[in-house]
Order: sequence, then structure tokens, then C-alpha cells
Amino acid sequence: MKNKENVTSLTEILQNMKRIAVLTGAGISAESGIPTFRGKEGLWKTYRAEELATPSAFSQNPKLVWEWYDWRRGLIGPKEPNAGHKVLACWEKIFPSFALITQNIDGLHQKAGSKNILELHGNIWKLRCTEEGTITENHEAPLKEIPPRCPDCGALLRPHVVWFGESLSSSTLHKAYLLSSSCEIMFVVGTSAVVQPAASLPFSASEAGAKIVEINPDPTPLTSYSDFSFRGKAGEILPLIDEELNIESQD
Ligand code: BV8
Repeated sequence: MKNKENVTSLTEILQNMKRIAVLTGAGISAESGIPTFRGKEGLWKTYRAEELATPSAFSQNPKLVWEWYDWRRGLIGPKEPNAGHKVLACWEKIFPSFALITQNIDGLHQKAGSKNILELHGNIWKLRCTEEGTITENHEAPLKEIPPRCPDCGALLRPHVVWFGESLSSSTLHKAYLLSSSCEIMFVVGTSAVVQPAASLPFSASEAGAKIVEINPDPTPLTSYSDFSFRGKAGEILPLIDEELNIESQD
């Protein structure tokens, strides 16, 4: 089976590597029961991104945008990390340098035990005051008040996430490119590789000489540039690689 041979040849090089980077997208949380954005049951299918995950949508109708986020928080809250998240949390401990960069805002990498996470698009459990810019963690689902207001100044709170048309913070972006261009290998797991600037990170890694490993049941625009491409689910492929890595490390 193609994946099995690939796993062996991948782990032969992986076991000698020191600097690993991983970029994850919505697909790594699919097996935890969280819908992806572009899948057949995708989030954007039910709701149109331009109506909801944009600054103009929020200024026009904060209540509607918050109802969508409140619904997503209610959906995500009880979900548990899957085997894919857990392997990455283990790898953080075994490789000398391990960078986890995620596009996800669901907090499942934290729940799986990963400590050092670069959240490119923020976190659905954080709220930001639209006046003071203060950020608070809030896990209420459902929210007591929609739209929620700042207890200090009464201004609207917004989800501390990056919307379409909003720039990522320059420090986050700088860190993401630094991590991507200094790794020896980048795993790209569960992303359709269309949303910028996240989708350009694997190319930065590749240009700096890193090997690219894609894990996705479907091909993406990154597939033809990948050194290894596993057509499969994150929760199945990552444990396979981890198992083979442990065997090789005992040899
Ligand atoms: C920016 C947080 C500079 C919010 C997200 C026109 C106007 C304005 C901007 C643009 C424009 N045209 C292009 C842009 C740029 C835009 C962009 O890239 N658009 C795309 C759609 C073309 N980007 C931005 O706006 C970014 N900012 O560029 O600033 C700027 C400023 C002003 C004007 C222009 C530019 C900000 C982007 C961040 C948006 N926020 N999330 C929220 O979630 O509510 S993006 C959101 O969607 C996610 O965070 C994620 O990044 C993205 C979804 O991507 P994926 O994670 O890849 O998920 P997807 O469903 O697509 O794919 C899942 C994959 O998993 C699939 O391939 C599937 O096969 C696979 N899969 C399924 N099951 C499994 C699996 N894989 C493994 N295992 C499984 N079991």
C-alpha cells in the first residue's frame, strides 16, 4: 500500500532531523467532529464567509456574526482532540526543535497538550474589546449576552480571530515565516492550502531547503510541490508515522 512504503522512507530521514515544523488546518480537527470550511458539510457551505467572517459583516450586524460564533463555540466546546493532535503533542517533546503553526481557532492542539503553538488566525475562546483592545479568555457556551460587551467600558467585544480582509499581526507573520524558513521538514496537515498568507508558508520552507510532507485525503495546490504526499486522514497517517518512528529509533 503506497502510504506504508512512503511512511518507511519518510521515517528514515525524519529520525535524523532536528528542526520540525507543522502547519495544520481545519482538516486535523475533522475527526474530532468539527466541520471543515470547504468540505461537503463545510462551515462556509451553511454560511457564506463574506457575510460572517469579515470586519464589515461585524460592523453591519454584530449580533448575526456573534450568533454564528456562539453556535461554533457550542459545537467545538465538547469536542476532544483526536490521535492526530496527540501525536503532534508528543513530537513537541521528542524533537529538539518543534514548531506547531495552526490556522485553526478551535483550541484542540492546546487540549491535546501541545504547549508551543503559533495561532495564525487567533482563537475562538478569546474575546477582544473593540475599544480598549484588551483580550480575555471566555469559554461560556452559550454566551450570556449576544453581542457580548466589555465589562470595563461597555464597548462591543469581538472574537479574537483574524477575519478575511484583516491582516495577521506582523509579529505572528514574522514568527511564522522564521519558523517555516528554518525547519528541515514541514508537515502540512489538513489544509486546502488556499487561504493566504498561511498557504505560502510551505513554499517558504521548501525554498529554504526543507522537505514538505502533505497529509490530506484530497489533493491540494501544494500536492505537486510536496516531497511526500499521504492521501489519508490525519488521525490515521500521523499515528502510522509515529509508530514507524518509534520502531526505527529502537533499531
Ligand atoms: C490577509 C479565522 C492582507 C476566522 C480564517 C479579497 C479581499 C480580502 C482578502 C482577500 C481577497 N482575496 C484573497 C484575499 C486574501 C484572503 C484569502 O486568502 N482568501 C482566500 C479565500 C482566497 N486572506 C485574508 O484575508 C487574510 N488576510 O490577506 O490580509 C489583506 C488585507 C486586506 C485585503 C487583502 C489582503 C486573512 C485570512 C484569515 C481568515 N480567517 N479563520 C474564522 O475561522 O471564523 S480562515 C479559515 O479558513 C481558517 O482559519 C483556515 O485558515 C481557512 C480554511 O482553510 P483550511 O484550514 O485549509 O480548511 P478547509 O476547509 O479549506 O480545508 C480542509 C482540508 O482538510 C481539506 O483540504 C480537506 O481535504 C482536508 N481534510 C478533511 N478531513 C481531513 C482532512 N485532512 C486530514 N485529515 C482529515 N481527517
